[in-house]
Amino acid sequence: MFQKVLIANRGEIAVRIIRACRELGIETVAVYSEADRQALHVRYADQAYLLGPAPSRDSYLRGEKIIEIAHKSGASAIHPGYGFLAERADFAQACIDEGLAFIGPKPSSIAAMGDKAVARATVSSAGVPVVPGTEGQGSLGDDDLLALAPQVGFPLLIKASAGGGGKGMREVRSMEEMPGLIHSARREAEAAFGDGNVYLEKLVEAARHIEIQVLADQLGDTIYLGERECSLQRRHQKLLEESPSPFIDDDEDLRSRMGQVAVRAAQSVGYLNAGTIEFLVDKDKNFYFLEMNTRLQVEHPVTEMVTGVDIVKEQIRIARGRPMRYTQDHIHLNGWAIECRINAEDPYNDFLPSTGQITHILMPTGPGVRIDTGVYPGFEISPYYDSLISKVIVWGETRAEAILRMRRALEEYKLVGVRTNIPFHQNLMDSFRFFGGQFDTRFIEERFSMEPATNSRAYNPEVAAILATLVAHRQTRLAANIVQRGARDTSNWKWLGRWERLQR
Ligand code: MV4
Repeated sequence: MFQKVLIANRGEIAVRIIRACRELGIETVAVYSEADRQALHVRYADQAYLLGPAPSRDSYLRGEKIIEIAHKSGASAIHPGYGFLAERADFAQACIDEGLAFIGPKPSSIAAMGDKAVARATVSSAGVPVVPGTEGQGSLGDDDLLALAPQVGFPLLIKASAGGGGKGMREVRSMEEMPGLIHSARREAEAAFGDGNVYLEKLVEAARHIEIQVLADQLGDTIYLGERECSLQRRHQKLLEESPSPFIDDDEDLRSRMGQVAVRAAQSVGYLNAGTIEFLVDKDKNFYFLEMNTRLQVEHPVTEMVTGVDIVKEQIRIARGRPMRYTQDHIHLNGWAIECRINAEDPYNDFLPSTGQITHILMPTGPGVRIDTGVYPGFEISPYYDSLISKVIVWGETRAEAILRMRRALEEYKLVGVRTNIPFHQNLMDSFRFFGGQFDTRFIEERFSMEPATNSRAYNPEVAAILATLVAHRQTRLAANIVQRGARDTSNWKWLGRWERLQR
């Protein structure tokens, strides 16, 4: 049992975790950097401790300091959220060694899945399909890679063992390209992860990225909570996720086969708590294990909306040694959920990050809309962390209703002070291919373009300001429904007044 949980994170996910704790009657301890003194997670927590200067390595990555704060504050568990220390096996181990519960998987599972080549070999021996390639051969030298390449076949991918996020990944079309691309992949992997090991995989073309959420408790139960469609990404950054996947939709057979395989992959490393199995699904609906994320994910809310399961509360229950509240038979997907990640970046300028103060913000609400955020009016978007401002998550009975609701929500969203990718999401909601569910992992980068709103050379900020003023003025007039002299009065308020007088 724990009475108090320390949240080793910031932003929307720290707020999300604090909310779950509140509802469970658990006290919360926030940690924050100098840039986050005014952050929402600091305001919402029962206690908050300063970690240090803004850069992550001086604050949110200081594992020892965080453990020390846990002891000082009387917290008995640490929730790592996503990013920062969430997938550091050494941090999870340090928590356990210090007598603190780590709300997540065992360090050994994090380590096994952290090395992509080891993960492939491990799940493959458990009968999980992986893309044909090199596996279970330990670390490979350049000569091994060159010798194995023809067996794998072209086109192929060189991937970094320490991997993730497409870093150190190279597409190879022929033997001639191999030596040069092995070299550059190793160099990039070495720079990013301090580990230059690489392996080979056959390239799966026109693939979709579909992932399965799993939960596993200490009593030996492992369940899957349906899938999330995550193919809409740009440079390996997800922009929109949905559940179910339009590619699987009513193919219950495919869904349960993928779910059962995901459970088997998790069990192959003795997995505990929440995790996600990523699959590549080709156009013939063959699916292959890609990697496992051993943490709570940004896009977990779409699964919560269609299953009704509060994943963070389940994580806490599991870490306490309690049984999950659900067995597989309880899990049914109801309706459709879509999440748009609203980022502080300029979609008209190569998605360049945008920083500064959010001077005004009005977020959508109403039926079927959930907003997860860590910002508020006056909040300063700093360059130190990711650019996520909020997640707009909508639920609808059908995919069409969810899309129409997302359009409505994005229209309601008003934000002044930083540039956002809201126009990108609005364009996407108008795309026939998106509406038809016809997209793969290359759609955004290869087939979807953001046309500048106007001829950008003729762009004139003064004209833009005048137009904006006129539009705002017109909206106010329409809202008040000002009646012109001699015009017929259609004001609802006047109509209501007359009706009320008649009732007296
Ligand atoms: C692949 C692939 C095609 N074939 N592996 C990209 C990041 C890393 N996690 C795995 N990635 C891919 N692996 C094989 N054998 C295509 C991708 C890929 C991708 C995967 C998921 C989501 C978006 C992607 C965008 C480009 C490439």
